[in-house]
Amino acid sequence: MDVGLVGLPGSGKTTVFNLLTGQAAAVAEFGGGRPEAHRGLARVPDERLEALAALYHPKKTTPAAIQVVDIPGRAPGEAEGPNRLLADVRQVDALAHIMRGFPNALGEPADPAAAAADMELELALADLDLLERRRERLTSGKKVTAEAKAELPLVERLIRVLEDGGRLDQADITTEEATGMRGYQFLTLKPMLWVVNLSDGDLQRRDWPGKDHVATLAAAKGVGLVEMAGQFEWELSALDPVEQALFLADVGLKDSGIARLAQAIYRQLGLISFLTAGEDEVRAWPIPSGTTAKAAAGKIHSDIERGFIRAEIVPFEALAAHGSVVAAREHGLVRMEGRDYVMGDGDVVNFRFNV
Ligand SMILES: Nc1nc2c(ncn2[C@@H]2O[C@H](COP(=O)(O)OP(=O)(O)OP(=O)(O)O)[C@@H](O)[C@H]2O)c(=O)[nH]1
Ligand SMILES: [Mg+2]
Repeated sequence: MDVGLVGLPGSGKTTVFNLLTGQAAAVAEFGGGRPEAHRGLARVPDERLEALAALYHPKKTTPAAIQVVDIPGRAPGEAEGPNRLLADVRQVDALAHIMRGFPNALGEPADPAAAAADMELELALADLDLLERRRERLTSGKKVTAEAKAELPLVERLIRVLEDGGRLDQADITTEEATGMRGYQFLTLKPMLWVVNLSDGDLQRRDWPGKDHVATLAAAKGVGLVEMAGQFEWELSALDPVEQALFLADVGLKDSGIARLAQAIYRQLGLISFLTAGEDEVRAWPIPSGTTAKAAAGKIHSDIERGFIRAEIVPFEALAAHGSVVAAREHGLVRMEGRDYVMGDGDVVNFRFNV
């Protein structure tokens, strides 16, 4: 699962990318060149792993990770841009739109509401273009199969959703319809998260230009909204964890914005974690919500999936409350589940299998 960071030049994408991935890709001088997309792995912080590590004292602790792609920005209408931007955007599974909420080096005020509206329009127009061309083909009368004709009502419905200012992920597309549409890679079907990149002052005040407008738009479009202060956190990242916590507390925050962002992206992608715990390793494993026990076993190793017998499951909260699997079992909190069990977020699992 890849998430793409998109947004106008100078909105802070590379700053956020560096924070998420622990890399040090060069941030643009304002008005800088046209860099290539950067890729990296972002760890998803999970307090449950630390709690399990305190119980098991493992040799290593491995958080869940997601691929992040820093897609270079461009000014609206910039000539060489659109196709290249959209080509990069098509490749990813979800998008985080980084919006500038701070005045830039040129003193230009921030207008996140305009950035949000422009990006949504651009993505919607690209989808509309595909759908209109499809409609054209389906109604042109040239060698159209009955099967293709049956697609027309869906195409028309999707066009209406976009024309009404919606996103295709709000169109209640059935699984069956989605299968037929897979080839299109619609942009407004990708889970979207809006990230407003603020100065630390505005973050502390929880107020910024256009906030109400952006929040209303986000709710109408069903996209998530995260506030953070990229530059501020970049400066914090040079400090030790104790000092970082102090500075965060100063602006009234418990967790860093980047931790919240990584977790929000994870949820937006529809991912949950099952956990494994032992003396060698405590680990979070990302799975799409709805994954069965047998398929989850396959994330660890294909042999475990193939030889699957059962999953011994204790919910994290039960394990944490009783301090060990043995104690949780005495309280009847360890369950045996079969191959078709749908995994829950925070299930601590021991797979039984035959090789
Ligand atoms: N004041 C302030 N400046 C920021 C913040 N985030 C990034 N910047 C600065 O804004 C400039 C651009 O940041 P980048 O992270 O390179 O922006 P970008 O979106 O990757 O830009 P392009 O790659 O050109 O699309 C840099 O000088 C950053 O230091 C922020 O939260 N507050
Ligand atoms: Mg950049």
